[in-house]
Amino acid sequence: MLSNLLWCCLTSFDRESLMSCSALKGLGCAIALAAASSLISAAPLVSGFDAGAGGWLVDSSQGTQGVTDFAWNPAGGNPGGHLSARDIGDQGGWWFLSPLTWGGDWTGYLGGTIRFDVFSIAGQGTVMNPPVEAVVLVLEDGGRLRARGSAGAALDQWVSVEVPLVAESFNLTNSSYASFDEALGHVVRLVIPGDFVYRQNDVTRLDNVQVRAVPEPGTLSLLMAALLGCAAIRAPRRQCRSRRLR
Ligand SMILES: [Ca+2]
Repeated sequence: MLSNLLWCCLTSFDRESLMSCSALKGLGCAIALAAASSLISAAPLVSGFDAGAGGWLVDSSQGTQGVTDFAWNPAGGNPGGHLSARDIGDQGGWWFLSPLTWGGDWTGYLGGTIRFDVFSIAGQGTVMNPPVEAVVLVLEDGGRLRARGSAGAALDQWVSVEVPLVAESFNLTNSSYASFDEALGHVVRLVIPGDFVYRQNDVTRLDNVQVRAVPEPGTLSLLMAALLGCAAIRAPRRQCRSRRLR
């Protein structure tokens, strides 16, 4: 929508009206919209798994000896398709890995959130909710951003987990980056825990993984002002043209 409006403003120029007040106002409109759009943060990363696994994988502290039966399932998610895998290890844990295409500069998500839904099925139907790190971000220098908060699952029901992408929510470990903000510029992939029940052949389902930026209120205000200004400018332009034709 924003790009269409920008194009609308930019294409309002023609040779006759280039020096007119309407053209200059149109230029101002385009500049205002471009400035506002430049302040909007990164596009969301979303995996709903309704058409496939989307490049997601699983891994464990014991390699292929720790997790098995990784599958994309077309139904039974929250809603629609979802991923699932089963724990087969006696020690350690296992986790879901985002595709590498999710890596890159995440500073546009600063202040936003990581969110996902998990559903745990424990074979023995016993202890649930052991505290595990909610998420881990693998960094380009081999370090990690580890969530300080824990995530848990509940037996046979979907549970939503949300982690704010702020420095207070993460520990920076084994990294050469000086700060959370700097580390966020060098993300390789997102890691989501899958092992919510220790020493059981439990199954965990994953759905609705989202990484979203939260535009600041000031940014939204600027964008709205630019859009309203553009609309107001284009109306009197017709009056200028009609005067020129007389
Ligand atoms: Ca789904």
